[in-house]
Amino acid sequence: MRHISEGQRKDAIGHFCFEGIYQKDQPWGNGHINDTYLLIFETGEQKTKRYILQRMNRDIFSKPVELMENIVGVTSYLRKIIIENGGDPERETLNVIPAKDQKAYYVDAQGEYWRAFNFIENTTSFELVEKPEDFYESAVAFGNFQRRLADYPAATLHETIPGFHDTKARFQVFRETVAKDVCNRAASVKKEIDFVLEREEITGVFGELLAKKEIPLRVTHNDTKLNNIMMDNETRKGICVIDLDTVMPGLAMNDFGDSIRFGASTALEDEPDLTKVWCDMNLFEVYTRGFIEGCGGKLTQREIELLPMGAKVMTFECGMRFLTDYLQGDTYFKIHRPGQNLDRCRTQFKLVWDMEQKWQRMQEIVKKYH
Ligand code: ADP
Ligand code: GN1
Ligand code: MG
Repeated sequence: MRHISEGQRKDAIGHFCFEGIYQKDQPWGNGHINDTYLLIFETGEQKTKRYILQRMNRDIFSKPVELMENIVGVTSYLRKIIIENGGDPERETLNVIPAKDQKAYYVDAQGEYWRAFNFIENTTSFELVEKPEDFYESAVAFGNFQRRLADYPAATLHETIPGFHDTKARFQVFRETVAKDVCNRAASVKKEIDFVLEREEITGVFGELLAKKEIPLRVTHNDTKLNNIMMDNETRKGICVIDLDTVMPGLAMNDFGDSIRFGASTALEDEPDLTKVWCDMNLFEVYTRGFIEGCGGKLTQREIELLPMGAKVMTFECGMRFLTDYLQGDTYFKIHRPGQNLDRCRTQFKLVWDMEQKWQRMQEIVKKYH
């Protein structure tokens, strides 16, 4: 990604309708995609107001204007529902802070797109589950998110990344990447490549069921990892779902599965020591219960049955994406050290393998909540 100079960031900050006098900014969070900053403004004696500023990743999101149209649409819809239910619209949804020209974004002289949000105060986003109850609450919140958007006019949503969870298409890209091997890395990761190739059959499962209309397309989040939810520091409830770049029509099983691959793992996503990495069945159960509850009866019987498959497919797909990126020279996911995408890939494959060992148990758990 292109470097951001201080001047460029200050210029962007100057183009939004922030309240108060600018004090400072600092890099924020652990996202793999956008460049995120925390901004602090002074609004009066001893009073400050904080905001999130992001440079959007326009290599990945090639249509930032359409993307922001989605986000404005979804957040204003959620805001309405939250107000109707007596909630706090400043904390329970992202709110887009407009630029000074009232647009939802600012484009700088280098052609970079910037956006700003309210900072969700008194909350934390976790990289690893600390307490099972927190994971349960995140499940309820992601389920609620899907439920609240069940009647959102899906046709008005732009597809921000075409084929985002088209696992079969991603498998094709993976195969081509291995064949090209632009960084000469394929020979050193033969084991991982074979792991993918041996499992080709799971890449088509959801596409086929969708084509046969056995499962519905819904408005989904599509990137439901634990650090994309802000948990209230006092109540420990999942208070606000963030990172709305990939809200698009998608599958309920994938939203479930992406949470499992990240949150039900006993280790961080990039843990190099694979003996620490397992798919925890207690966490799997806790999330299953919370998600089904949060979806509030909206899920069909078939969708519930397929939840374990969602976990396996999403974990497999994510591992394959990390491996693809490693083979392509780490151009998609941000890395902070060499080999990080390979470590990420290996944790995902370890989890897939572990789910295969625990497959029966996963089915039994889900059956309990039918
Ligand atoms: P990415 O797409 O790169 O993952 P995110 O939008 O998820 O970017 O932001 C990265 C991190 O920044 C989040 O995991 C969260 O910790 C923090 N963050 C983002 N938006 C907010 C917000 N509005 N309030 C508080 N923290 C936020
Ligand atoms: C990215 O944006 P972030 O860091 O929440 C990615 C997800 C992956 C995830 C893996 C737009 O999520 O699809 O599952 O990394 N987002 C995009 O950690 O590609
Ligand atoms: Mg994120």
